[in-house]
Amino acid sequence: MRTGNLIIHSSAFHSSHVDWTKIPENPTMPQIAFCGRSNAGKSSLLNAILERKEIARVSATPGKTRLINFFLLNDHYFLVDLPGFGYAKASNQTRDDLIDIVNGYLNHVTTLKLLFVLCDSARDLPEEEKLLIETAFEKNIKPVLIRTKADKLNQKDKARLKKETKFLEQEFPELLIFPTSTKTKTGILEIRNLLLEY
Ligand SMILES: Nc1nc2c(ncn2[C@@H]2O[C@H](COP(=O)(O)OP(=O)(O)OP(=O)(O)O)[C@@H](O)[C@H]2O)c(=O)[nH]1
Ligand SMILES: [Mg+2]
Repeated sequence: MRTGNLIIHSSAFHSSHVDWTKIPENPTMPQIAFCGRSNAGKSSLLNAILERKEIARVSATPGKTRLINFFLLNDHYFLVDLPGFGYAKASNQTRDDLIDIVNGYLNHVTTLKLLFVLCDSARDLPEEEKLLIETAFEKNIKPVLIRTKADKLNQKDKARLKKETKFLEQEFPELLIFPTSTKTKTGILEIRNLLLEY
């Protein structure tokens, strides 16, 4: 395992895709993907990791990211912002389409190394997210559970999260779990440094 800090030399938007069929794949360029419910904080985390304010669009309107968006980091990593699924107000058709896009990507990509599964710290981890974690383990992709918006937790939330985390550690002994906040920058360096391994 490599240690130290990942230095950002360059970052740029690369491309957007409606599904997995035309995504770029290059054996020398590892992909690192971000998935989770709409509004979980995927685009915000990506911006924080890349130290860019708005390279990935952040929105107060859930369901903003409907495409698979590729970003380049240091001309080496592809950071992949996947569509946020499961937004309650979206029509069932849209909800299904978005989770299908995520699963299509996971089932076909060959150069994905790390899958960040994001879940708002104030919510219980839903079954769909657990399935994504299981899928990643099965495919030899390293899943990392990110509990986002840690800055918003009150004492009761914190106690609840601690308890849930203990259960998840028993259910998935190999799973890395990190709290993050893009407001206080909690966890951002740690998450970015996970890329050093690839
Ligand atoms: N307090 C707080 N708010 C956050 C944090 N991260 C994201 N948010 C807010 O949560 C909302 C959703 O963030 P996004 O990054 O757009 O979420 P997303 O997962 O990309 O959403 P979709 O594109 O709809 O899938 C925005 O209003 C963000 O400002 C955080 O760490 N703390
Ligand atoms: Mg987004």
